[in-house]
Amino acid sequence: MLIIGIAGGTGCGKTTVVNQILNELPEGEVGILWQDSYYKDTSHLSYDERIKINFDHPRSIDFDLIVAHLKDLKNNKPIEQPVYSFVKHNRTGDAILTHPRKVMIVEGILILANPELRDMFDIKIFVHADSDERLIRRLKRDIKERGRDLDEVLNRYQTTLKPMHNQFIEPTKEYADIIIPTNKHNTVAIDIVRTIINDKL
Ligand code: UZR
Ligand code: MG
Repeated sequence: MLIIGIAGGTGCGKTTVVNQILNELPEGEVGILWQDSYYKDTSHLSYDERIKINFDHPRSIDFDLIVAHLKDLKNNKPIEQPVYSFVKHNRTGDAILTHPRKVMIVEGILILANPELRDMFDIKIFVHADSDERLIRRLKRDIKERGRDLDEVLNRYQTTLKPMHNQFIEPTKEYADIIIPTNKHNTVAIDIVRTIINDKL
């Protein structure tokens, strides 16, 4: 099994990169774990308490569960990936049955910040876009897809996202084997990654 970690700040285009890689590969050969699925269970908190959680700090992520799931997959066992709701800020209770594949991708802002998880990756990728570019994308996405308003997104960006990015995400760039710039559409980098994966398949 080839395990690829894809990290990078919010709005850098991680999910897009993953989808572009998948688009050209045979269906069913590549599996994905989304860090967003692994926010810690917050069912014991009220909604008002949940919105105060710092979702950009490594402690909000259930890294133990990601690592355990990856180990299961390596041992050829399917896992149940939790489903997370960004509107409720909690797990929905549903799960997606995820089967072991020749290539597994793990995607998320903080996946290179945890040493145990990081050590499991055969290839580490960091997706880079400038912070103004990321803020613009984040604003558009959160308003359109995650039920936020302008003020809320900007406040969170200033008070939480930006400091957490500088403290925990940007420094993990040094672990990357490949850095993909995505200020503009980048087909060359995607082709290279796809070639590496195809080689393995
Ligand atoms: P990506 N996030 C939420 O907005 N709500 C939640 O309940 C859980 C997470 C956000 C999180 C982080 N920060 O910046 C982002 N906040 O999801 C990571 N606030 O997702 O990699 O797709 O940008
Ligand atoms: Mg994403």
